[in-house]
Amino acid sequence: MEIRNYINGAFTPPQSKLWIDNYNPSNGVIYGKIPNSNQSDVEAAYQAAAQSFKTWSKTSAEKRSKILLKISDLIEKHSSLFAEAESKDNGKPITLAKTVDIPRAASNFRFFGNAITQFYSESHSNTSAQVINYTLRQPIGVVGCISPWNLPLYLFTWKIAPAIAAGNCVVAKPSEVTPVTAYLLGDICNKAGLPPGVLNIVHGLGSTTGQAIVTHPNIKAISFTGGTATGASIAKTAAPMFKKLSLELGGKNPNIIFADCDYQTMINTTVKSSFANQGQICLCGSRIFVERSIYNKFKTDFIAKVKALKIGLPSDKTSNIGAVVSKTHLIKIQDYIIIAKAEKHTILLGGNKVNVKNNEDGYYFEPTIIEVNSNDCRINQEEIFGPVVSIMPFDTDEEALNMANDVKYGLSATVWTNNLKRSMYFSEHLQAGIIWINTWMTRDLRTPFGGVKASGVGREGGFEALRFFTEQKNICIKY
Ligand code: TXE
Repeated sequence: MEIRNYINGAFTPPQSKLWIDNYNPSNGVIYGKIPNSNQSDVEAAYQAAAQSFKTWSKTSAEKRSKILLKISDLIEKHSSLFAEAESKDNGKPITLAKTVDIPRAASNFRFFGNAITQFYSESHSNTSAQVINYTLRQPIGVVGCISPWNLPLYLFTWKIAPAIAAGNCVVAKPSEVTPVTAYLLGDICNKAGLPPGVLNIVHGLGSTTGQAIVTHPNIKAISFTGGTATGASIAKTAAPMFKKLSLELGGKNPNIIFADCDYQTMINTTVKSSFANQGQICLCGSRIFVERSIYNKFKTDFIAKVKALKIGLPSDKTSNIGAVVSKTHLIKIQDYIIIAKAEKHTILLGGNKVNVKNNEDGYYFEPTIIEVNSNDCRINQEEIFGPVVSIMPFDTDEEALNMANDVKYGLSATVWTNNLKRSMYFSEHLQAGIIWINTWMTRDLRTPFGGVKASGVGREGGFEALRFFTEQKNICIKY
């Protein structure tokens, strides 16, 4: 499969003439090639976007909305094609792609298609001074959207939909590791009547294509989701250029379990929050803290439930765990097992690569539970981003809270308790952008999404995203 850039509504090979291999994680075989676009490709995408901005920014919100809703409908109509492509490209189980990734990509367009018709700005009147102030929210211009490989179309569209809904034109880059569904999206946009140049998709490495987007002098805002180190490097480049920045970065989220919780719901959800998408979700609860009185019971039950998960081909409907995304990522996960042993933790389950029959070169890894001897260790402090969780007991609320907060990240946190006072206390004091009480990954697209500390800057979702993708201008009239 040869992937091409999508510029001005057409599919074009890269001017760079450079290509990158695309691997199938389920068997390690190269099955396609994608452009490694250079500055000229990004410039072409920018020019198309800048030209389209002249009309798109003046198109009514109702008309923009209609096109976004149409894109949403078409993603739904072709959901099997998208789900199969996503599962093959990323290694995630087909059932997950069908039930989570692709429906959410369609929802992103539907949500922001509707939201833009309800978006508003402020006005302040001062009758005694005979002055009225009102605020315009104008589209920024050409914006850059850069997304990662873990939830490819889901996160790509989470940025693009609000950007174009708000009247911007976009130069977007999906992860070079998972380019296929973004490529398929171009065709859907054409069918939905999105004017050429409103969305431009350039493929390539972060260090070349991504960097060319970030350094482009006229791309005025960057919305990025990915690793914390990459986010820091983007900020370093973009800040002196005074670009607007939204950074959704890594997480090392605590999952705090009290003895007074609904045990069955907790344990079933904890299996998911630990290993969904092979643990490659920035919201996964990778540090599990359990109240000591139920620690041994939890340990036994959790191991039994995780043991029952089926690791297998992503295309097999019965697989719970597919392949991790790349060989590099598999090696990174394996390295953390070596670190866990060196730090003298106890590996309770897993820790090894899995050979799936006839697919021995695929990137499969056992769901792994590590009993750590402290929160102050690399296993608990660094983002592994794979099917690896740690567990450890705690005795008091204070101890659990301190350990939960004692990490550089602050994306999300989950607390399991039926004690209202305790849940309120933890909600107030946990250092994270998103707190789940007695649930995990329950999302309402109207809510602000994002993290604190090394998990990022800014919020996406709901009107927050539309605010990010618009520039405020205050007008003061004396009458
Ligand atoms: O992310 P990168 P990677 C974390 C996770 C993972 C690590 C690395 O810990 O192991 O990040 O993953 C583009 N200028 N998360 O390597 O490199 C890149 O091409 C501009 C957490 O995939 O951050 C891709 O499109 N762009 C995360 C995107 O940035 C650059 C999800 C993300 O790549 C660039 C994924 C540059 N200099 C990984 N360098 C989450 N929080 O959801 C790279 N890119």
